[in-house]
Amino acid sequence: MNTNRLSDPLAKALNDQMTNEAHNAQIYLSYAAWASDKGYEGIANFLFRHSNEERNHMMKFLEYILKRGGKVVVTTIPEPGPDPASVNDCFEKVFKSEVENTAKIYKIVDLSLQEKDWATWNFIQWFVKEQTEEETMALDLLAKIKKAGGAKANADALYTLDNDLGKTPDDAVLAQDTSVENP
Ligand code: OFO
Repeated sequence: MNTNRLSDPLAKALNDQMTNEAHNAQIYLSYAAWASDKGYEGIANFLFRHSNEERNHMMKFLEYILKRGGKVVVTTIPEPGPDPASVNDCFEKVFKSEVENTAKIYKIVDLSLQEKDWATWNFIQWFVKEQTEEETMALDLLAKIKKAGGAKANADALYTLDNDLGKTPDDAVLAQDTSVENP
């Protein structure tokens, strides 16, 4: 009896995305190690926490494939790429990588819609919201570094930014969670 509820193209797309999330975790991990090495412990703490979030995303894909009777294919994770050149560069790279990940998630939305696989469509909506949050988080990082002077940020401004990020919560506030009382 065939208990697999995923089409081959969707199973492949979900497995590929599972690996993408593991790759994203490695990217944040490498940036965190870079920041720590440069003495930015607050930034490193934020990035280490975020690396964990990406691994959680990986697990969500893995569990979903299993629960739909599909085959999980654990494969090589690509290298994270070169270290950032500066804090400004690091935050710009974070934003770029999140936007690229959003595009990958949207492709799965598209495929599930084409196939009328409503279970996968429903599952992937969690990630649509999550990517809005991640892009907001990355935009917040860019706003902070811009205030600190962008590529020309001096040591004092970076010190303040570093302290701030160590205490910054993991989740960004979304537009749909705001109100007149709490803009
Ligand atoms: Fe997995 O959310 Fe960022 O990339």
